Amino acid sequence: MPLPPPRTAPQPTRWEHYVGGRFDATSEGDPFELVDPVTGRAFGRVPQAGAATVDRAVSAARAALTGPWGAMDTAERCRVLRRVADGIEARFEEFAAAEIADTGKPYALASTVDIPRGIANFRSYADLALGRAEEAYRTTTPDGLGALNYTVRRPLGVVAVVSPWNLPLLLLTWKVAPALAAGNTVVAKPSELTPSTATLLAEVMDEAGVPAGVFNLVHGLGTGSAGEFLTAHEGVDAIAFTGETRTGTAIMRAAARNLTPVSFELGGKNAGLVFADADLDKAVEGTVASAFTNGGQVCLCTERVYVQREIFDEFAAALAARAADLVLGRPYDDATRLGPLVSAEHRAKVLGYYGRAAADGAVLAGGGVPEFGDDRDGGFYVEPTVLAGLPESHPVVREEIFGPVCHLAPFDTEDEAVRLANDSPYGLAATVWTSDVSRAHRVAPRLEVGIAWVNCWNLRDLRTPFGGVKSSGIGREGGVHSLEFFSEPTNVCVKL
Ligand code: NAD
Ligand code: 6OD
Repeated sequence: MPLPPPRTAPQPTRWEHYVGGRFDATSEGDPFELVDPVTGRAFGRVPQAGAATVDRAVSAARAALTGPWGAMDTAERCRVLRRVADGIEARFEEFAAAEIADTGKPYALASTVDIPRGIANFRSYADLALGRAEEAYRTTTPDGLGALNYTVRRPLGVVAVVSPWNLPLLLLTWKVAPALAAGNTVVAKPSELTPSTATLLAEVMDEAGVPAGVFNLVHGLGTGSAGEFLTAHEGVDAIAFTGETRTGTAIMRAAARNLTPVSFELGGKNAGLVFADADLDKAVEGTVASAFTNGGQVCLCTERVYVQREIFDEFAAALAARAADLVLGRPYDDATRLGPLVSAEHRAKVLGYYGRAAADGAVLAGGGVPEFGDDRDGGFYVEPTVLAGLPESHPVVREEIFGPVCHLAPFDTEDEAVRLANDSPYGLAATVWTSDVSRAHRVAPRLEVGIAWVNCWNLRDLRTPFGGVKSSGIGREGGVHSLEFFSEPTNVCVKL
């Protein structure tokens, strides 16, 4: 059996909670096992935080609000955040190796998206918090002397951050960085499938001199474990969650008991609209990226593609050919475009949808499990898959699959395209492929989504509002939107 290529950095070997500035390997309940998605082999055991550890973490975060962190001004806090960014950068390869160990994603992706964005999240929010203006109004009064209104913002307090497995460091720091920039303290609970970069982040926080208790990390599962204990905790002042819509519902129920504010980034079933006037090559390449990046395990991925009828056959043939060409491989192979799915359980879910599509004769490309003839056959790979011909009511077309798969359907008119795109319980993102500028501006605002990309996908500017409508989320993060969620305004009205 051929050996895997050498790793470029040490693999993670340490997973501990980080509470009140101390690492702690206490497990309340059985430690959970980490499994390499490339081979299916176990490679680590992670301690599970129970109610007591979560309670200690929340208390440490509460105490830190009145310590040196609470006394820092914004400029000083932002200097600390920049040190955290520098610390991740200094250990870049270690972070990439840890992300890859947990997810199996290609090095090409981890090293250009996941880890750089982890760094950028800290730097961007340091910039944003420093450059932020406060609201002020001059108000007229009957006596003609007037009043001055201005708004000051204070931190909310202790923020719980619960994050998923698909872009582990990126999505954890997307919430931790603005929460800290706004002066809060944090208790973070990463996905049980991907605790490694979060643990490294705790080490970096420690090395960067972040005061004890400002950033706390607890490992564990969701229901009946650390996730639930944290989000139901009455000492938590706000919850920032990214994950499945169903989990968001459970967290909202727990949050309701304490009236804890929530910011939710949830699931999607994103549509791509390809008009006949689009640059066909760019639309195909863009759809390859939007459907298959990270094995389709990005909430922004396109799973429904509507193509104008006159180019449908040509587009479908080109996309199917490109999908069949994508190289499934080991993370560190340069040729690899797609890694495995994250877990056996997730693969079973995705293959369930492949099976239903195949039973209905909908498979244009892929639809199965690749055979490598080596240790990867124990891993969680699936083929990139293109489907067509299913009715809009089919579960494959309506439900989020979160794998490397998209379904194609034709449309005739602009109105029909918009109607099809909007006919979904979700509303996270959409792509529009057209070379008609007027059409782009007509169509994009009619889409019931938080983010519409025209002739591109996942082109991110961290200052822009990010989030979803309908079942895809509550609220917006990004830029000032994050800083607003993570702070409480007080208006001061001064009679002149
Ligand atoms: P998930 O909801 O299963 O888990 C996310 C986190 O919630 C994990 O840390 C998990 O342990 C925790 N959790 C689970 N049950 C909980 C409970 N009852 N109480 C508290 N915490 C609980 O999601 P996932 O499978 O890790 O991630 C994939 C999903 O996330 C997809 O649906 C995807 O669309 C969504 N997602 C959305 C966005 C976005 O920005 N909208 C981004 C990434 C992922
Ligand atoms: O780019 C981002 O800021 C972001 N939150 C991406 C989310 C991707 C979902 O999987």
